[in-house]
Amino acid sequence: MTRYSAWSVFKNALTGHKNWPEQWPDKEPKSSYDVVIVGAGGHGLGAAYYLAKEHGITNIAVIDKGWLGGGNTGRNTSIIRSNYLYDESAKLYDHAVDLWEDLSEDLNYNVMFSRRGVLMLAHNQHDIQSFQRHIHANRLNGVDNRWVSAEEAKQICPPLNLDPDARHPVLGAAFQSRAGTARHDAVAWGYARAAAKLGVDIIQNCPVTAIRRDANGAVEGVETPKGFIRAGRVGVSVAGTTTPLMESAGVRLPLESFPLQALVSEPVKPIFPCVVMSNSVHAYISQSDKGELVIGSGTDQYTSYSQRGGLPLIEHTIAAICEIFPVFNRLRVMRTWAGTVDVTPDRSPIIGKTPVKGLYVNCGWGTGGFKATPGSAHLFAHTIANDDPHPINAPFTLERFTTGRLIDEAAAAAVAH
Ligand code: FAD
Ligand code: PYC
Repeated sequence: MTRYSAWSVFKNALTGHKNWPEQWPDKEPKSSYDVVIVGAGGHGLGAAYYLAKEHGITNIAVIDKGWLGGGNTGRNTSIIRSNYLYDESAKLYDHAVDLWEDLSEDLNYNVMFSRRGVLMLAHNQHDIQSFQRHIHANRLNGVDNRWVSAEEAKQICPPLNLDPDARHPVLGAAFQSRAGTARHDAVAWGYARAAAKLGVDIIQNCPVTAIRRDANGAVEGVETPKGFIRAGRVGVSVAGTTTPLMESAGVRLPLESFPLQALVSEPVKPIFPCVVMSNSVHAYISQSDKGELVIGSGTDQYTSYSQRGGLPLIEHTIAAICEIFPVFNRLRVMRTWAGTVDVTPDRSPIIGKTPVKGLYVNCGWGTGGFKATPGSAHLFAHTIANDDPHPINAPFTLERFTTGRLIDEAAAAAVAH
C-alpha cells in the first residue's frame, strides 16, 4: 500500500501539485544499490541528481532519518555568496554561484534564487582592513566584491542606521552584488523531484544506524531499521551528525557540532532590499518573499547535537539587529529554531574520499553550506562516480588535517563559530 508522508501531503497542498503524492510515494528500500547517499538535504539529494544526470548512475538510494529537507537545508537563512578569502574557497563557492544561476531551469523547479546582493558591515578598523583584504583577494579570483561607503550602504539598504554614536557604528561595507538568497526548502524539493524522475529512490524516516565494512575493510552497505542495505559506494552527507555515523565505519573526523539559531519576524511589506551581515555582532538579516525578516545568530557557545539553542544568544542577536536597524524595534518575533552544524578546525568543508574504500564524506560546512549546495553536490557526485575528486574539491581533503595544508577561512566567515 502506498503511504504518503506528512511532508508530501503538505507539499501537495502548498504547491497545488495534484499528482505529487503519486509521483512521490514513500518508498521501501531495495536490498541493494550501486550507491547509497545518507542524508536527504540539499547536498545529498543534489549529489544523487548529478550522479544520475551527469554520470549515468541511477541505481541510487538517498536515505534520511526524517523527512527530506528537514535538516539544515530547511532551517537555514539561505544566504548565498562567494566572497571567501582563499583561492580554493573562492573557486568552490563561485562554482556554486554559477550553478545557482541556472538551477531553477535545470531542475524545472523554482528555487527562487534572488540575486539581491549581500552587504557586510564594517563597524571598526579591523573590519575595514579585513573586508578590504577580502575584496582585493576576491577580485584577483574574478569574484565580484566592492567597498562601499556608509552613505552608499544606506542607499543600497535604506533602513540602515548611520548614527555615528550608535553602539555598532557603520563605517562602510563590502558589497557583493551577485550574492543573494534562495528558497531553502525548494532546493531540497527541486533536487528530490528531479533525482526521482531519473530513477533515484528517496527513502524517508529511515535512520542509518551504522556503516558496515566487509572483511577487506571496504564499505559493504548501511544498517537501518528497515534492514541492511548493500552498496559498493556510500556517500555520507548528514551535516551536524557526521561524527557518530562515520565512527561506526571506523573513521574519525576533526569535527565539532554546535547549535545555530535563527528566527523570523511577523511579516511586513517589502522594506529590506538586500542581505545585511555583521561579523562583529554575529547577526545577519534579510526579508523573505513572504515578508518576514529572517534573522540569524552565530553558533551557540557549547557543543551539542540538539536542534535548539540558548535564549541569551538569540536575545543578543535581536538586540544587535535593533541597534543597527532601530526601525525594527517594535516588530514581533514569530518563530525561532535551530539546526546542528559541524565545524572543522579551519572552518572549510571536507568533500572527498575517506580511508575506507567506497566510503565518501561531505561535511564540515559549519554555518555556511547552503550557499554551496549545488556546487558541493556536483563535486561530491564527481568524486563518488570517479573515485577521485574534481580539481575544485581536491584541496578539501581529510588529509589536510594531518599534512597541515589547511584552508583557514575562520576569519572569512560572517558569523561566530
Ligand atoms: P542537511 O540539510 O542537514 O541534511 C542532512 C540530512 O541528513 C538531514 O535531513 C538529516 O535528517 C539526515 N541525517 C542525519 N543523520 C542521519 C542518519 N544517521 N541517517 C539518515 N539520515 C540522517 N548556510 C549558508 O550558506 N547560508 C546561510 O544563510 C545559512 N544559514 C544557516 C542558518 C541556520 C540556523 C543553520 C542551522 C544553518 C545555516 N547555514 C547557512 C548552513 C547550511 O544550512 C548547511 O551548511 C547546509 O544546509 C547543509 O546541507 P546538507 O544537505 O549537508 O545538510
Ligand atoms: O555563510 O553567509 C553565511 C551565513 C549566513 C548565516 C549563516 N551563514
